[in-house]
Amino acid sequence: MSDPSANEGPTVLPGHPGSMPYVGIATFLKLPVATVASLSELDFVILGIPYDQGTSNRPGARFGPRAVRDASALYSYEGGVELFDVELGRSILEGARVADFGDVPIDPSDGDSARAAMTDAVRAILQAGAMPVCIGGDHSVTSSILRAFAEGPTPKPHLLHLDTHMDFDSYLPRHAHGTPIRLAVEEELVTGVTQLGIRGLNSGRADWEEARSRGVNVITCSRFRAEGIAAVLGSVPADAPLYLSIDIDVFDPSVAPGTGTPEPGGLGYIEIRELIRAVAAHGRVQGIDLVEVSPQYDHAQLTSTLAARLLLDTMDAAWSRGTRSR
Ligand SMILES: [Mn+2]
Repeated sequence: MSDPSANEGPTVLPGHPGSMPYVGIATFLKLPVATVASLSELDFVILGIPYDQGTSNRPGARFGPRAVRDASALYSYEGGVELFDVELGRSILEGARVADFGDVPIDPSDGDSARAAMTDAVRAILQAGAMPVCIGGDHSVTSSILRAFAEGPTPKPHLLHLDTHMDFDSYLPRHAHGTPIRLAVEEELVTGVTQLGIRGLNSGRADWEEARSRGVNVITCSRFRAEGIAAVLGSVPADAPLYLSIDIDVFDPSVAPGTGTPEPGGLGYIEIRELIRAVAAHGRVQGIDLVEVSPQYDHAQLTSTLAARLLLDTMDAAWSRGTRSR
């Protein structure tokens, strides 16, 4: 017989005790499953968005949520004890209530209904007072998420967008994965945009000029290397509500090969983690997405493991700041 207490709904992280990473049900971190009724008892809600119909080149990010959940089991090793970070000298996410809400129901043949379902799911989490932590999916999902944020009850956020690409494209279809930042600006879903990690040859001059003229602060990889975290802190308003959208291709392909549009010259794990810690202490993170993990281009679970770890780091950065006190 299984332990009946395991079915009592949300519990403190990391949930089910005492099993090896490869044993059990592969929710994120093997956490309990959230129900609509239990959302209000949670601080963070993991939500998968297995949608990649916005992809412009190599598809496959629909398999991202499942791959990241599978990889996350590595960090459930001490199940039921704690997530002790030996570098920080403390446990991360201590006392946080986290559960996995499963995936948004996607109809791949009907983009409008899929996007509405994404917004509905995020709205339910926000109205329950929890923080959505969304796993894509291609980057087009971000505009559907932000539509829920723009409705409240949390104040409209500033968007910090980590990506190789500006995602401000005018040459792609409206709901492609290269357009979410354009939509966020045009639909006034956010109060401002800071982009970090931009590089490569896929951002057109006209879009670059238009984005900057509309107030998007584009911090390229080169500029970040020259100016460091201060460049980002100077762009994100202090104490402002913040939404963090992480495209896995902001990382260098040598550490994150499993994505549809890799680009040389990207950032490393330590750089991004330290940046996120600094930004989360500077602003007030209200929501997180991590998109574009495409496991069929991955090797040795490098990309999905990195994604799982970075989500834990990012949630902890928000949690340590105390922005979720209710
Ligand atoms: Mn992107």
